Amino acid sequence: MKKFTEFHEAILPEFNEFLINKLTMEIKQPTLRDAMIYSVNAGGKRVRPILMLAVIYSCGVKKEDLPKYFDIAGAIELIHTYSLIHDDLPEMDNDDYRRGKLSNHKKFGTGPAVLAGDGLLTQAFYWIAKSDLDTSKRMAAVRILSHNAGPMGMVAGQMTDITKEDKKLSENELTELHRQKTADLIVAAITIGAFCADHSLSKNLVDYANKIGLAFQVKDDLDDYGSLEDADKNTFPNLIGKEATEDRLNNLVKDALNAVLKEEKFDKNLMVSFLDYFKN
Ligand code: GRG
Repeated sequence: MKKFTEFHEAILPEFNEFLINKLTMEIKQPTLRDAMIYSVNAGGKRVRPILMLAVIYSCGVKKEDLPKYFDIAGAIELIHTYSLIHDDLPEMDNDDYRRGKLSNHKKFGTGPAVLAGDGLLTQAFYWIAKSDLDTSKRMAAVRILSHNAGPMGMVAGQMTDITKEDKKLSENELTELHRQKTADLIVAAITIGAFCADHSLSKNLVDYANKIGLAFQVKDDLDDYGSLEDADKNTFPNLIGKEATEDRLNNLVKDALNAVLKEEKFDKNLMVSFLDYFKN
């Protein structure tokens, strides 16, 4: 397979079934199980876990062997889902809808939504610990995920976001916030994929991951530009203008392409094709 969309379509049904079956089996408390599964099953694109699996495939692992890595890919999706549930809470972004459906706290109440997020975050590390992969791979996944999604990464970015809401950030401050809040989890997905496939991590793949991680947020800012909700927010188009933001996105995608093309012992097709995600 050479196209990311084709790879995504080929993996998604089995991966989705895996996620829902595993949570249904493991979580016995009915309200908690319903609230956790509600958001995991609410139509997310699964970009991060499928990117991780695509890296493993690009390192030469066969498609039929990819389910061995579903526990770890699933853990990344659980963490992403928890972050969105907590981000939507009244004390954070206060969003009633997510992916066109009621946000978790609107459906289940704030207390259950906090606990559904707590449950997903904790279960992620249980899945990694219980996976059949070598200890060194499981430890690498725990280390990278806790580093990038926790208080040295995504949680720190979220803290900056909610505490600096009323202050106009500089371009560098906004870049750092987005790097932590959005890019770090995407970087984790790609680097964990490389570790799982015994691919020695090069600066090129890490560069690629950082560029697409930031591009993800810049695209989101551009997609939401003009919406009432984003009018007073710290976003790239509000800070540097729409055209400069579009230039920035194009440069990030160009830099990501140049970085991944230099990667050795790696089939570059899927990662190059993923860059189409950023085209309008
Ligand atoms: C609460 C600790 C904590 C962190 C929240 C990720 C995050 C931090 C907040 C989300 C803010 C946001 C909407 C950022 C834009 C980029 C982004 C992460 C979009 C959502 O990711 P997708 O498009 O979502 O992969 P789906 O719905 O496909 O799962």
